[in-house]
Amino acid sequence: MKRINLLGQSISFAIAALLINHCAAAQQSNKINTGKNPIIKNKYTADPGAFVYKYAVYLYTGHDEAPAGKEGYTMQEWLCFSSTDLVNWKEYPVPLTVKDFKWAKADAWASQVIERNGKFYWYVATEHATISGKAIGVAVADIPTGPFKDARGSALITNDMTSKESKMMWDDIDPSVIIDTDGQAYLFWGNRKCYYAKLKPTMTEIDGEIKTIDLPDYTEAPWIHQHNGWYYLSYASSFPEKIGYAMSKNINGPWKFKGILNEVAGNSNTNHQTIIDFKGKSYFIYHNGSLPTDGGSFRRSVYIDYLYYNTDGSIKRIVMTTEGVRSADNVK
Ligand code: FUB
Repeated sequence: MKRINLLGQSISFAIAALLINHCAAAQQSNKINTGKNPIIKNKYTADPGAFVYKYAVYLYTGHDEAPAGKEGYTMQEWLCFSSTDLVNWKEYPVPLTVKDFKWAKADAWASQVIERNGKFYWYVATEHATISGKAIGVAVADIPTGPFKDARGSALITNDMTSKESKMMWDDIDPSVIIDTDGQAYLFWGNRKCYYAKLKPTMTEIDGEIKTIDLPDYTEAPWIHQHNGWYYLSYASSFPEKIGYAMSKNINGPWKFKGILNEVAGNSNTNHQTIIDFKGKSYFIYHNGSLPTDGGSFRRSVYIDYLYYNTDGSIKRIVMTTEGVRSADNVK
């Protein structure tokens, strides 16, 4: 009888623990049933960077907080969302802000998260407090939704590291990271100049020299991805921005410019893309300024549309829609 009671007690404890965990998880994320574009309507989101991890897409964005009528970016934090079907999204408590980097002073600009060996590395562009100009930092977490903490205590890239190439104060922005099939990680970034460098296996140190890539009408927002044996380097070109892309069989090039992928995005002079494969389809995630009533270049919103490859590996031009995508669970 005593044994039965003990078993009963253990089961009750186990059920209670499960319920507590479930409630805690529910409190931690906020379900946003969006459907259609833009996918996040409760706030302005910009500069999407997404990746797929364990049956879900994790989407990281900047947060446009400029009040209506203000021209200029007001961005102090980065946001995190997830979805298992690309229609229903969860929002998590703010996992990273400029203040988390003691060496930074302003501007939560474009970013990307990538996983390596069970750790999640978040590369961000922000303004350095003591070295003039923009810089790239890296934060780390044990789970994709954070909280994230500064992985170095100092910037990974500072403006003085690229001063031979560019005298601009904001050329060191818009990080994009890839881990190649041989395990070598690379960081791509840059405004007006497209830079890239190897990363050490720690993911928090540059390995060797910083190189540049010549791309027609390159403005900013490089996004590096691989698909079916090709490397793709997409980027914002001209201004207002369109998204162009180049292809190569080798991550070190040569890169062949293949044309425009996405046109100028409605009501926004920037366009900033991320490209993923999920549950058998490919997706183009970007921003425009269409969210009523104050959307615009400094109050942007994230959209998702389909991306289609041609048989030769090139990509069909994106069709931007307000309908957005269907549930990825109903894909035929
Ligand atoms: O959001 C600030 C800047 O605007 C980003 O770093 C660029 O890519 C552009 O979207």
